[in-house]
Amino acid sequence: MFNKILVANRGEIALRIMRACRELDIKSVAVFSEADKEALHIRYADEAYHIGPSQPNQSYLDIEKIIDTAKNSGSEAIHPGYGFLAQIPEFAQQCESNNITFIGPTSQTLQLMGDKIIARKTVKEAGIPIIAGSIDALKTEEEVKEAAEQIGYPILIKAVYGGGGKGLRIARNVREVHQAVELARLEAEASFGDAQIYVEKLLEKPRHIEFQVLADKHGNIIHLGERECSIQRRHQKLIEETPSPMMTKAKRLSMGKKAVKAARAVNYVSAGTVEFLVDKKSAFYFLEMNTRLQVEHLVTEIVTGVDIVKEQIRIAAGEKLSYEQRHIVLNGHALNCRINAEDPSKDFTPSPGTIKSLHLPGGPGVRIDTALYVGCEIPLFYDSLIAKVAVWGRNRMEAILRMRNALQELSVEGVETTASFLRKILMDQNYKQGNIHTCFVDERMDDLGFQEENTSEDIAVLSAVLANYCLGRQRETVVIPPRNRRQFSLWKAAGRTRHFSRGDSKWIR
Ligand code: MV4
Repeated sequence: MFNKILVANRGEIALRIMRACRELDIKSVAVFSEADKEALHIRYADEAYHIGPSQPNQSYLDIEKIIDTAKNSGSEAIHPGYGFLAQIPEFAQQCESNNITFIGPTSQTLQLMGDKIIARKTVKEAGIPIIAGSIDALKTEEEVKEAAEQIGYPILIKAVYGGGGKGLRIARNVREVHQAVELARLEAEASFGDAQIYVEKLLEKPRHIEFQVLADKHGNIIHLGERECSIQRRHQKLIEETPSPMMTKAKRLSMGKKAVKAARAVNYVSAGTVEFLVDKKSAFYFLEMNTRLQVEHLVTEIVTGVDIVKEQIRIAAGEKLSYEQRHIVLNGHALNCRINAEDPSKDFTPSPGTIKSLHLPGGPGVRIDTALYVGCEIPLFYDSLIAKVAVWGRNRMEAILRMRNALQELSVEGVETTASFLRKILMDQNYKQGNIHTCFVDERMDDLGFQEENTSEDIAVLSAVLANYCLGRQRETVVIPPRNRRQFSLWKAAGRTRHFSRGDSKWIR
């Protein structure tokens, strides 16, 4: 086993990894940027090194500096966390050639899975269903049109080095191809430095379901069940859960087998995630593979009892998996909410600042992963995730109720957060029934009431309603109730008052 591991990350995930190190009796080394001088991951680590300015390219993304720091500190391994260098083949390559263990798959696997065309081909040959589409990258608009004729419209144009939603364009008919191809190429070139594209048949309103896999260096591969990640907004996941409300034992067995097969097809080692899209008929298709520890790994840990990070470290040290597939039992239901320092009423723009006060939720079945403390700074330079609230319940409803309470209990002053917005999703009837898909949040934007700022008209109407109420003249006001009666409140009712000044109708409720 290793004596010392460098954690090439920050925030809550750096803490998570250091906790695993401590349990395994491994010393941890932190690296930090200028903006993170007072960050908690420095204090959690046994040693800490300043590696550069706040800009990520000059600190957390500086391969040479991080490799040098690992060598100078005598670290035998590097854990990259997620984001930053976690999926950069060159970084894993540099670790390999400097005799430092990269805690993750090989640089070769990272390269293979980074190229979506090669990934598609490789898993298809292994017998895993993929979405109908072009086998190779398409060079001209004509080639795109030919491919589209074969698979049928609507099509989705994707970037070969894409992922995370950049460079995606829909063409619903042949007339839309020209512009969609141009825009997809421009975005792909700008985001990935490579303009290559391919096409797939567009699945409408699919669910996003991913399987957690663990693979050791001895050829043992298991899966830890699925995570439903359909609740997302602009390709940022908001709420993840396991099990998926659509999952059955039989489906899990067949999808789990394919996930393990996909991992085997790319010689996968370490913790990884195989993503699937699931259509309305429950048919599933390989989408891509995430070659890293993921933000939402907690829900899987909660229902399986497996410490994924400890397992990842053991695997990197050459140990065999501590579990066989038959040992993996899913117990109850878990939800994870990502709390971001963003302002939902301002189109989710980042909300940096200093934390003035903080209350974290607790109680049975509640887990918080965060690096927040009173007085800490939330810099603008990095991801806006500031905390993860995860809950366990015996069943989905208990988990939802616990999460609603936990989000209400959470109090963060000094920055705006997405907590109240997430709570609105948890109050939604369709969400409660598990009727969710990747377009859920976009479609329900209006109903979830994101315009927190009240217009002067709203305020005028509210005053009028209140005045009438106080004067006992309710019958002179028209109030149109919200479509969803459960969300009824005087404020919302006031916002929906019509023809008040004419006084030509009466209270509806
Ligand atoms: C799709 C799709 C529908 N049909 N492919 C978005 C991220 C990128 N890595 C793949 N994505 C999608 N690919 C076909 N053929 C819908 C999406 C998609 C999506 C996928 C997973 C999670 C959230 C999503 C949100 C919008 C679109």
